[in-house]
Amino acid sequence: AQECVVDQIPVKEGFDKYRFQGTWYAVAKKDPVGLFLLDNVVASYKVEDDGKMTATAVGRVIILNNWETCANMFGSLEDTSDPAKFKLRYWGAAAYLQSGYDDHWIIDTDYDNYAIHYSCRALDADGTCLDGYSFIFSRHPTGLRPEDQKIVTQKKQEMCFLGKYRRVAHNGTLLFFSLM
Ligand code: AZE
Repeated sequence: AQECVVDQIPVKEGFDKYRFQGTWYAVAKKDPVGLFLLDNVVASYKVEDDGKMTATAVGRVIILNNWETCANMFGSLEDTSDPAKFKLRYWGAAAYLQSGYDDHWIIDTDYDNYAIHYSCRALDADGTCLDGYSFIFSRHPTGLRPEDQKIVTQKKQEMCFLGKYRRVAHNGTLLFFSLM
């Protein structure tokens, strides 16, 4: 009965934000309702001198009338009582990009290869997630190692997002935008 209740979803125990720092390549994503990062999504995390975590993310988006662009996003992560659960305040480098305030949970990570991110934006009356998104991250631009895939599948199930992910392609699109 407790299955899929957001509050019951296990997160990484003793999450170490220092070890999480650096570059992560999105290899798969579960989309929320509405606009979202399409592909070529790369996130970078840092712990500032005051101990607060910040992050940047880039990705391809299509906004307005099918206008394709590179989303340059910034975020600051507020600590909560659980070290793996943050509140992410985010905004875009340009005003036409999205801004918001979302949950940012690390469900699991080994810090060196894979990470599983989860964010529920809206709860249903029964405590399950009505609208949420999730990224599967890899330290390697080439994707997940086979030994990590098993863990990721298990965790997708625990998040009740199994079968809802799409692969995130990395094809150099953003290199093109950065040269424009
Ligand atoms: C995340 C990694 C940590 C930093 C940030 C992230 C989220 C970014 C978005 C961006 C949406 C942009 C849109 C633009 C039109 C979790 C990837 C900031 C949710 C839809």
